[in-house]
Amino acid sequence: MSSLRSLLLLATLLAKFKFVTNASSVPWPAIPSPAVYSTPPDAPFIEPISVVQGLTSDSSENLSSPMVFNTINDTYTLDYGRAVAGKPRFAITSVTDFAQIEVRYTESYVGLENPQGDGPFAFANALAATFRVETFNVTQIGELNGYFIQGSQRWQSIRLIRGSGLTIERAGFVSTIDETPIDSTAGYFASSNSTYTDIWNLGPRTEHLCCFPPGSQSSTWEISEKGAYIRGQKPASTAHISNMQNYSLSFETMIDFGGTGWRLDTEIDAIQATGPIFVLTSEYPEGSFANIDRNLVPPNTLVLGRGWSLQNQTSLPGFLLDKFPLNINVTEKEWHTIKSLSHGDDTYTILLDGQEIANFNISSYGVGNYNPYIPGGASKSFAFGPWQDQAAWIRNVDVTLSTGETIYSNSMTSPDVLIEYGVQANEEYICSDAGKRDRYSWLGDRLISSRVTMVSTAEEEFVWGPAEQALSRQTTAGQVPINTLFSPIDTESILIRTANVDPLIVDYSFDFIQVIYDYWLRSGNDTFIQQYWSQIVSINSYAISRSLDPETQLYGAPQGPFGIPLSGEKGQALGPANTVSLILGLERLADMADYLGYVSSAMAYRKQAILTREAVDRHLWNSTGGFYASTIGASGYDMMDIAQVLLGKIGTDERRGAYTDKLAALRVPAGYMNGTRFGDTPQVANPYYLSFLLEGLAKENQTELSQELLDNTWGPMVRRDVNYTGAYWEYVSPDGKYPGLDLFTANSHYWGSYPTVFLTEYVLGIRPTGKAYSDFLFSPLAGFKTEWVQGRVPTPAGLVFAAWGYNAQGKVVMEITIPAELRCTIIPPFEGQFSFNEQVTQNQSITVVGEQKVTITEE
Ligand SMILES: *[C@@H]1O[C@H](CO)[C@@H](O)[C@H](O)[C@H]1NC(C)=O
Ligand SMILES: *[C@@H]1O[C@H](CO)[C@@H](O)[C@H](O)[C@H]1NC(C)=O
Ligand SMILES: *[C@@H]1O[C@H](CO)[C@@H](O)[C@H](O)[C@H]1NC(C)=O
Ligand SMILES: *[C@@H]1O[C@H](CO)[C@@H](O)[C@H](O)[C@H]1NC(C)=O
Ligand SMILES: *[C@@H]1O[C@H](CO)[C@@H](O)[C@H](O)[C@H]1NC(C)=O
Ligand SMILES: *[C@@H]1O[C@H](CO)[C@@H](O)[C@H](O)[C@H]1NC(C)=O
Ligand SMILES: *[C@@H]1O[C@H](CO)[C@@H](O)[C@H](O)[C@H]1NC(C)=O
Ligand SMILES: *[C@@H]1O[C@H](CO)[C@@H](O)[C@H](O)[C@H]1NC(C)=O
Ligand SMILES: *[C@@H]1O[C@H](CO)[C@@H](O)[C@H](O)[C@H]1NC(C)=O
Ligand SMILES: *[C@@H]1O[C@H](CO)[C@@H](O)[C@H](O)[C@H]1NC(C)=O
Ligand SMILES: CC(=O)N[C@H]1CO[C@H](CO)[C@@H](O)[C@@H]1O
Repeated sequence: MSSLRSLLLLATLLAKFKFVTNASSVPWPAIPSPAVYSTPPDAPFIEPISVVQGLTSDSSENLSSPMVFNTINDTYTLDYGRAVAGKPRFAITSVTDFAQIEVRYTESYVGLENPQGDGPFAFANALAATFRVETFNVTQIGELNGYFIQGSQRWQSIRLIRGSGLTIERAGFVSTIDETPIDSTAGYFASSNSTYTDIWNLGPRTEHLCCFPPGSQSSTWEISEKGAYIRGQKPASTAHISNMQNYSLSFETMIDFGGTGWRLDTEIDAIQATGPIFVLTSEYPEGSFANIDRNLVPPNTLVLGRGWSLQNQTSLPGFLLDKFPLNINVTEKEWHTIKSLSHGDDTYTILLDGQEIANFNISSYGVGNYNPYIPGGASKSFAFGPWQDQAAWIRNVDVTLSTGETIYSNSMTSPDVLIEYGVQANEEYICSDAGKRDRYSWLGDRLISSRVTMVSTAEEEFVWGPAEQALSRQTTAGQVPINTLFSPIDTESILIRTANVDPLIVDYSFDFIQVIYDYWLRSGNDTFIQQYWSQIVSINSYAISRSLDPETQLYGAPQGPFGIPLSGEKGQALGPANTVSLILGLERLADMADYLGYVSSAMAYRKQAILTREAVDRHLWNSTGGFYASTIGASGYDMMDIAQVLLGKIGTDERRGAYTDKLAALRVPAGYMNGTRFGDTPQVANPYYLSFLLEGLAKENQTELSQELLDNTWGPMVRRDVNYTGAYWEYVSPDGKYPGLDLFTANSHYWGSYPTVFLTEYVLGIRPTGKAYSDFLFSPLAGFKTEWVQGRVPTPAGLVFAAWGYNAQGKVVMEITIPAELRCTIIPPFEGQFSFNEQVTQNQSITVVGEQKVTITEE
């Protein structure tokens, strides 16, 4: 580089960054300030980094010319380099007559080789595409826009399935997420070892792929005076009536193309899907999509299924039960009347335009009952949603009991329908776990991800926003939804929708109390806890009543509210894990109660926490074995139990030490594993649970174990191979090679994102001990192997800049710039003397009050 150019570059950098360190005296480069970025007025158009002819992950033949399609099956592969989200857009510059293209989407490259892409994701009807294959009819030149948001993908393929002479000049996504570049993020972290920089950077991008501002996630249905226009997607249900017995559902439907679809007696919002799926296909007139799977959905047929969908997607089982061929032509663009009778004894009769087309008993097929490892909700209703690449109108829906009484009647022409069926654009700040699939707003998973938001983007609205959403859906019993739809819901539906998703995981309520505490501690937002205090208290009362066993004082009430046993993922009384959630929830609640002046309540919460702590040590400690394990089940304990015991600082140092030693037996290349919490699903390393363990190990000053865990579980996510997404993954294969649970895995998933917090709070070592960082620590983990680390930490008083590293003499140097008013206790990661502002001291720690810059050097 010429010296003139480097001078210019330096000038630009100087203009861009405010230098806060003197680069010559310390072993790290200057710590930058956030770069200025203003959000563009229009959604950015995101284009691939490579376009290659054929189906391939090899980008060496990257095209710069347009995509030309002349022969059926001509295919192009588009690589966006990392996960992106938005509505697909194609710039068409030529087409002869009309053409059809099949477009696939996937996060891991391998999904492009699958006819279904990496879907379908019939997990939730969640303001995005259910299907990861979309077929487009190209009839004219100009812009062609997809209707659905595709929630997260790095790869896309485009295949010609009909026609010729098609030229696509450009393809990409109109982004539906925040595209703020990483150098403009408030928080920051870098290390001499770029692996750690890369891992930290997964946090802000994952937040943007999973957290959405109001109005950004568009409705999936359209309402007009013609009725509800519904494109192929997971059927969405009403909650205005539920659990009907011996009734008939009748409606009118006009197929626009392909077919129409509905469900009966299916769980509302819950992660379960047991009622029948119906897809009625059209006669497929000339011009229908050329890629229709005529084996799965033949023309003029009523297809019957059960489970999540007509197709399997890893651990979302789908069942194709039957096909009823019709001896009439099901015409498109004409109204038909469908009447479905649910006789209440598992038998169903379906009539089309008054003529019986099917009559069956669903249990006679012998499949598709409760998913073995997740209890379902108790409230069921009907739902509408056609199959892939179909679209239909629905109107004049009536539900009539066998007594003749009509109990539901809806013309489906009012805009309220969107809210009733939970498919309206979001009006609140919301966070899902995952970009592409797990698009429910989950409560407990945010125990990890909310703190990532606080230390990285500082976009606090993605912490208090989803919390307010959950609180606005609280029932009078105190229950908050464990997971909830993005869409606004009406008050008429709250009780059913909230209660129906609850049996799953009560301990998420205690985790939610911790989320609120963690937010309050970092933000100092007193308004929030004051405003919602009585609701927070009632969450606790409800969860305690549901889960505290008065005999043992442990978590483990035998039954849920519908008599459903509390079993399954994280709900099972395996070992101490859930009990520690309860203890920590109570203790955090007590801290907030004290702050607000509710002294006697605080005492009551603490008293219960102490009783339960004692009970864990008394009932669950096995002194022969040297571990904590459940007295209730036979399964013993797993890594989550160990993690929680460390986090809750349960028992003595000796007991925790012995328990930590048990990790060795659970070790796999991708971290630690235990199969017991996931029933019969394939073995995976779970970054969510391992996030708890990482924090637990950090709290115990287990530097070596925590660094190994960081490397083994999260290192694979920053390898630049075909599965890289620039975001945190949901699961890792036990061998640490790729995303863990096949195509089901979300490769942009916010639940296992703790390393961003770990790197800021334990490796850099900046963590709050007092509200709003009024008191905070600069206390890096001793012995963490790297040459230097540096970072910025957002606090309500401003940014903290900090760094530590080894100087030329191999001695640790630490430096921190403290905003005004804050008090920092510096605990160096070594023993012995150090110099502090030119003076040598023997102290273990020093406390300084801002605003100032402090440098410490090991003597
Ligand atoms: C592919 O080509 C485009 C246009 O020339 C270029 O901008 C892009 O960087 C290339 N991508 C790769 C991965 O080489
Ligand atoms: C296109 O590919 C499909 C699937 O591989 C194959 O069945 C079909 O015969 C091909 N069509 C043509 C015209 O090559
Ligand atoms: C950076 O850290 C990774 C993960 O621990 C390690 O594999 C790699 O060797 C380190 N690189 C350097 C240059 O130390
Ligand atoms: C595609 O467009 C052609 C030409 O307008 C039309 O005949 C055909 O019905 C359309 N197909 C679908 C599935 O919309
Ligand atoms: C899905 O998988 C289950 C269990 O392996 C199987 O019984 C079922 O037939 C599969 N469904 C489809 C549509 O292939
Ligand atoms: C269905 O349509 C086909 C042609 O599209 C026609 O030959 C047949 O007679 C029709 N069947 C009935 C029952 O209308
Ligand atoms: C505090 O929380 C409330 C929500 O209760 C929110 O409206 C407000 O913006 C928050 N304050 C700050 C400073 O973020
Ligand atoms: C304690 O653990 C040992 C295995 O180390 C086991 O044999 C014994 O049954 C356990 N005791 C109880 C009371 O569960
Ligand atoms: C971990 O180390 C810090 C700093 O030396 C110390 O304050 C803390 O008590 C230690 N924690 C444990 C569990 O040993
Ligand atoms: C990418 O992930 C898939 C599983 O989604 C796996 O089969 C494949 O081997 C992985 N590729 C690499 C290069 O790790
Ligand atoms: C300690 C413990 O419970 N370990 C179990 C974890 O899961 C594996 C795989 O299912 C079991 O083999 C272990 O016994």
